[in-house]
Amino acid sequence: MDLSLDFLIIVVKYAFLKRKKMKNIFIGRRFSLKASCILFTCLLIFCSCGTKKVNQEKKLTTNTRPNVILFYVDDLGYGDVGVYGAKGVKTPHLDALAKNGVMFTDAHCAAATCTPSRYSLLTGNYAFRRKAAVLKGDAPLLIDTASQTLPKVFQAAGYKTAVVGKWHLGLGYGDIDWNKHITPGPNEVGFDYSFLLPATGDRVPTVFVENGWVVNADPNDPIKVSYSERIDERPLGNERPDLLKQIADPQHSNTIVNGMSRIGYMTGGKSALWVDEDFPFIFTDKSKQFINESKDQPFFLFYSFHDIHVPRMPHDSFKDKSEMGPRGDAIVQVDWVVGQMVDELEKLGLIENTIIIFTSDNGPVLDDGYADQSEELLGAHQPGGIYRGGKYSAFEAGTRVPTIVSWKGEVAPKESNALVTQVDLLASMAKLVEQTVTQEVIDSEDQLAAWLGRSDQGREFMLEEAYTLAIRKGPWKYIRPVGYPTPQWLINKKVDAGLSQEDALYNLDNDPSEEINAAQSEAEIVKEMSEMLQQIVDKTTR
Ligand code: NG6
Ligand code: CA
Repeated sequence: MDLSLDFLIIVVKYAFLKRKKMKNIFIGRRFSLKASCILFTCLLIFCSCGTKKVNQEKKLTTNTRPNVILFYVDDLGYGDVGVYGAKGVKTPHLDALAKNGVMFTDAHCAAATCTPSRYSLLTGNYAFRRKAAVLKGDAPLLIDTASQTLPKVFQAAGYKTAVVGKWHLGLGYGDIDWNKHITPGPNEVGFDYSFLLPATGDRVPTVFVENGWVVNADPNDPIKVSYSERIDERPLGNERPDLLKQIADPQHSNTIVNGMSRIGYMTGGKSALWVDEDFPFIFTDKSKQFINESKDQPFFLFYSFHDIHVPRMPHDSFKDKSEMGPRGDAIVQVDWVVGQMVDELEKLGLIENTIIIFTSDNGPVLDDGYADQSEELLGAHQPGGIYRGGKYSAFEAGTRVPTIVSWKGEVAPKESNALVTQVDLLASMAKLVEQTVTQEVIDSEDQLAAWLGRSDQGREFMLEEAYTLAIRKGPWKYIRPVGYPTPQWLINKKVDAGLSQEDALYNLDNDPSEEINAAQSEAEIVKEMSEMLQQIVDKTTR
């Protein structure tokens, strides 16, 4: 019932009954003090009833359509967060998020490297279907613009969508002209707003791209990028180590920007070059701006960190805030950003209408090309927790990543050991916002109940992608053999890649660290799991 209308009727009736007296009060030349008080009180009650109604309506709409923020950290390992057992670094904001939300112990990104993982997250399909691999900085857009995507699911439900931060899914059709509008890109696959670091921090071009335009580009100083040859006379990392903040390996020793040599060659765009140390402030400002502008409608924000990928260059305000040098300080920086964003949601009164998902794109790596002391200062910290492997690896730490889901007032705090994978976020979010998943989305399953901690069931089976495929079911994990020895570059990186020319089978209940290969003694299970894996590979429809 409309309270304000009721009240107005009562006032009018009262006025009618007492019209003589009221007439004296209200129609006199001057209002008496008593009259002014009555009128003021009436107006106040009327207005407050009206506002209350608007708020109630607003709450109703936003409750059925909560905002979603996905914090996607780069290369953050299972053991890199306080509540997941981190040593040598403190993460109070993330710990608080976990304490008030669902903290997953068996949640996975889809693949052990960035591009494949992000491809699956956004398309709901495994990356092997698209032969997705780590992309160069000038690669064409990998996602089909006609396909349903995670942001398109939200758009169809009336959300405003944005991606801020690392992209690494390609842009344009190849042979990009960085001085013109760059399209297709995120805006064509479902993001209303995009502010990007186009590939990785260690790859050229080292410029931001906002809605398809290089930020601060100068037509008189055109940008050129090459991944095959040097294109100007500027010193390279391998020639001028004296100019470098961190020494890099040969692959990361091309064009120097902001005291760091990168992968690839770049010239021009002096006014547009980024300053790595400013990433957290710039991305956070852009994200805050987006949620402020979108607060009156539901929104989906994909906050895609550069941290804690190489080159690790946290801002001076985070220097030595951990005991582990730049890698640990970058984790502190991530924690600070999440704290900032949560504060902003609270300030805007949106915290109870916003689902926060915090996770990572692949497992941890220490030396990924720059001498940043990540190995020397590690101490007792275990980046992958008790799990074997890490980034690039088919062992568990390749894809088992810290994952927290928080929704104040809606999600009950708990620890969940449900088996969940990011490939399912598309179908799970579609369920949340009542959208249909289309046919080209083959692999994404609705696991909303597990993602919100309302079920511990999770997936019956799950694929993990590295440089091979692995499958999880019940206590078992099967890793498909490859037909070649472990490549030298993985050995040089000291990656425990999990690549073998033999079948590998582990019982994770008894052997979570994948030490004992049970393939020989459990031939039946190997057969069953390898057939199941092949069925997934052969699948062509949902
Ligand atoms: C590798 C880079 C590595 C990192 C990785 C991508 C070399 C030797 N190494 O090729 O530094 O950039 O690609 O990381 O070039 S990811 O997290 O984006 O997948
Ligand atoms: Ca990554």
